[in-house]
Amino acid sequence: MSRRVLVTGGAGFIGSNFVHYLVAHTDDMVTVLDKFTYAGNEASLAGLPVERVTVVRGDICDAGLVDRLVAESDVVVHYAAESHNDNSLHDPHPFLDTNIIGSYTLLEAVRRHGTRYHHISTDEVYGDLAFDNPERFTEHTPYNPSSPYSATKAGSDLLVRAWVRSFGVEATLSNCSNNYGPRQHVEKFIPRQITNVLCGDRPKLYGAGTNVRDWIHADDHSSAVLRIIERGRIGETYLIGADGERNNRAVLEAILTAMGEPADAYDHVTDRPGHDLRYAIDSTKLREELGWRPALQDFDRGLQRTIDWYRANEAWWRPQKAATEARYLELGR
Ligand code: NAD
Ligand code: TDX
Repeated sequence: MSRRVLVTGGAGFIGSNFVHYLVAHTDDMVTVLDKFTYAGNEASLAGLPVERVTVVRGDICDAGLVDRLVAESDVVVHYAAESHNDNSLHDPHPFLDTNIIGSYTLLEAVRRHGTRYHHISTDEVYGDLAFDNPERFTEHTPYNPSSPYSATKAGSDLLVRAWVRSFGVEATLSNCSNNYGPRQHVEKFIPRQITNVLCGDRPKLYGAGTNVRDWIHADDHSSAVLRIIERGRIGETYLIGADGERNNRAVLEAILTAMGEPADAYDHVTDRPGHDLRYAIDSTKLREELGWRPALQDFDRGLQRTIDWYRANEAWWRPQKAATEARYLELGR
């Protein structure tokens, strides 16, 4: 059965991968609502069938536009966000506007129209884990965000829960770990280092590089979100992860080796203030309740395919590279 799905932030990294995934795996009709900030890219939606995918350029804070698009949809999947921690440390304001007010605007619209809503969030709402703490995050871990980015994501999650409880909005939430794959902006760790190597520049590791992230391929994130939309229980939160814990130094050395460079050909740069130590997801609930499994858990293979994608798609990333590195130069990273 074909649904009308509104995907906010569908021109960004994970949103565009979700749109490609929906087109390939369902009969759904998709409308993308995206402001095309520096992080949105029309090229990420190239090649999709025009009879199934409509792209609307607009702001999720625009209540009139959001109301009209929600009225025409059966399901809203909300990816749009300011998503980069380093930017949030420099200027938090857009994070408050988009992540809090934008989410609020969508919630009010789905409340008015009785529309099914899925909220995309991050494991960063839980703060971090100490290196010597063997625990992983679960749906019961208390919220304890560290950065303006993660604080605004935590705030929007809490709005969703309040709109479910107080107004009966039909919403589900998911909190996913670090994604990698094609079409990720070059400001983020893995694409920054791959494109540095492709440009003949040295990769940049924050601090000692011992911080741990729990990597998942963007397509596994998409399959989990689709499963939650189709079978998730209203009002519930599901953690999404693929048991992919690695420290940053190990990931960088794997990139360098896969690209034929010496594993130590990188620079240590000033650490990120408040840098979260370790993220780790326990996705037992999603696996046991909804029967979801990741399909792309071979990180080295996924990394090689991601490197190949950046090699083959220089026209996609090249226009963003100089401005991104200029911003990092200002931040001293
Ligand atoms: P991204 O920065 O690549 O893309 C964000 C998209 O949202 C862009 O296309 C941008 O133009 C759009 N956007 C920003 N402000 C908007 C506004 N006001 N109105 C409409 N569109 C707007 O981000 P991403 O990495 O793809 O993250 C997508 C979502 O997934 C976010 O909600 C993020 O918190 C969440 N998430 C990301 C990760 C990760 O590893 N990247 C992990 C877990 C959760
Ligand atoms: O040049 C770099 N060098 C470096 O060592 C960059 C850009 C990052 N890092 C480190 C910082 C982090 O420990 O790599 C790790 C990953 O950094 P990011 O790609 O900026 O991701 P992170 O801060 O972990 O947040 C990501 O995952 C959770 C996404 O950007 C968020 O949107 C998501 O919520």
